[in-house]
Amino acid sequence: EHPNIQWFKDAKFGMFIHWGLYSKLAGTWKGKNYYGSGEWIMNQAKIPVKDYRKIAADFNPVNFNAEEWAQLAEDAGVKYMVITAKHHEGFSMFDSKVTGFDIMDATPYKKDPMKALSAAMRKRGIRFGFYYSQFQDWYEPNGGRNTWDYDESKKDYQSYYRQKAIPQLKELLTNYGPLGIVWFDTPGGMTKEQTAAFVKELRQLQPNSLFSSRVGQGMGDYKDFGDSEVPPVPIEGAWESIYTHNDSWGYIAHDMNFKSPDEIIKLLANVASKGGNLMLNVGPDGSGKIPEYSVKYLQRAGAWLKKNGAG
Ligand code: FUL
Repeated sequence: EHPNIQWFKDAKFGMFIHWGLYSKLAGTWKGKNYYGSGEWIMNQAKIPVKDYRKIAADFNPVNFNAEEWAQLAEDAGVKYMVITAKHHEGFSMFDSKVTGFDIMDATPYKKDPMKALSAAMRKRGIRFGFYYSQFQDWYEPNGGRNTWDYDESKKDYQSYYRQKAIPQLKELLTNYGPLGIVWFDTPGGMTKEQTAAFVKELRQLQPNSLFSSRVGQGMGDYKDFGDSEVPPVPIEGAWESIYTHNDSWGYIAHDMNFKSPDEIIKLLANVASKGGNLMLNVGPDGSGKIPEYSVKYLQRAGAWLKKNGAG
């Protein structure tokens, strides 16, 4: 067991945030609407890298306000937040020296939102962590699972890990203060030995940070169930269920199917009664605004928790 697991076991409620270039597409590409996982639109529409990279030139989230997001987390009563530093699309939402395809170099915004957000969260005493897609990277020729631009049989995953994933994870584990969690996702391309070496190398930077089970090969510090899955019976140990607030992780303008405050409370109670944490996702838009219904409903759910002594 990880020596720093107790806070996680006690946390019950976390906030997940999916935010990237896909947020700007908002579920629409070339006039066609997509539904479901907005952050998968590059893959669903098989958008070539040469077109996808152009989205960055118009990505300017001037409405992003770290204090507002952190305040919402506090009002909702969550004990931790995990945000996408880099999702499968391959775009880095933080200042990375490893690539030019990041918010600092490729967008007119030219600021690092993760600096402001990590600081705002720390101020409020809420644990902060990064989601990082360590295998799938649809932008890189050697990253996982872009088969529409690149030939799968020619990929050298090890060189992608060496040249991008590991150096970027080191940046994330160095430049943003103490992290509560590194949330890995969809493992691939590594043997058990390679995964162990990868974990060991990163652990040295922040031994206190927890790693999610999706680092692969059974090596995480707590268990994540499948997307939108609650176990049917109580489960021992540290674990988490992850859910979307509407039907997508990334922002989709035409998805208004938001869970009401009482649905959120019921879900939280269901997960807590089985012994786990609920990490509920919100998807801010490309301008940096969290959807109005997510703000309202999370505030109401948080107010109810406080009133009933659970916030
Ligand atoms: C999945 C990813 O492929 C989704 O896009 C999302 O990030 C979810 C939380 O994990 O496996």
